[in-house]
Order: sequence, then structure tokens, then C-alpha cells
Amino acid sequence: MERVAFKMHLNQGQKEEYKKRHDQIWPELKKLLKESGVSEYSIFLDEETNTLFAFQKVSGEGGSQDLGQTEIVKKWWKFMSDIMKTNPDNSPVTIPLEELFFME
Ligand code: RM4
Repeated sequence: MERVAFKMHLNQGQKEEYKKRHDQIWPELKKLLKESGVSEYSIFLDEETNTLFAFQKVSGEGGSQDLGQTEIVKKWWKFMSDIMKTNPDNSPVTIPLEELFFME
């Protein structure tokens, strides 16, 4: 089991909308994430910089950001692209973070 963390960027003033959409995450996306080995997935917001900080545990080949070839993730990323900083393919700009400390 690997611990994975990364940053993404939320457009200004979109906190409520972002949370609403995630509160209503599509069941088929949630199912894919779990079946792909992603668990304990949380996303936090630094309102000062609109930076989203994501943490997840990964037991499979990759994490949530490695599922971009699936139709459901492509659809979700397009759906989310109006409120996030994205790449030309609608994937969220994702900056991997290095773990410097861990305590059981
Ligand atoms: C985020 C971003 C991630 C996705 C989660 C569910 O806003 O789109 O890629 O894994 O939502």
C-alpha cells in the first residue's frame, strides 16, 4: 500500500461548487476508484492560494490520476474542467508531492 499526495488548482470562488460536486460523486467513478485500489482519498483546499491538496492510499498499479484513459474519468474531468486548472485534454493540472514524514 502506497501513500500518494498531489496538488491541483481550483478556480477562484469555486469552493462550494467543488464540494457540492464531490458530495455527489458519480457512483460509477467511486466504484472505479475503489476497484483500482484507491482508498482513504481526501482532498483539502488552501483557500489562500486555491490549491487543492489530495491524499490517497493506492494498492494497485496507479492512483486516481492514472485513470485518465477510462471513459468515466475522461467524462468526470471534462465535467470538472470549468472550475479547475486543466491541461488541454481536460485532465486537472496535477503536481505530485513528496512525502517527507509519516507516522503510523
Ligand atoms: C478531482 C479530480 C481527480 C478525481 C477526483 C474524484 O476533482 O478530478 O482527478 O480523482 O476529483
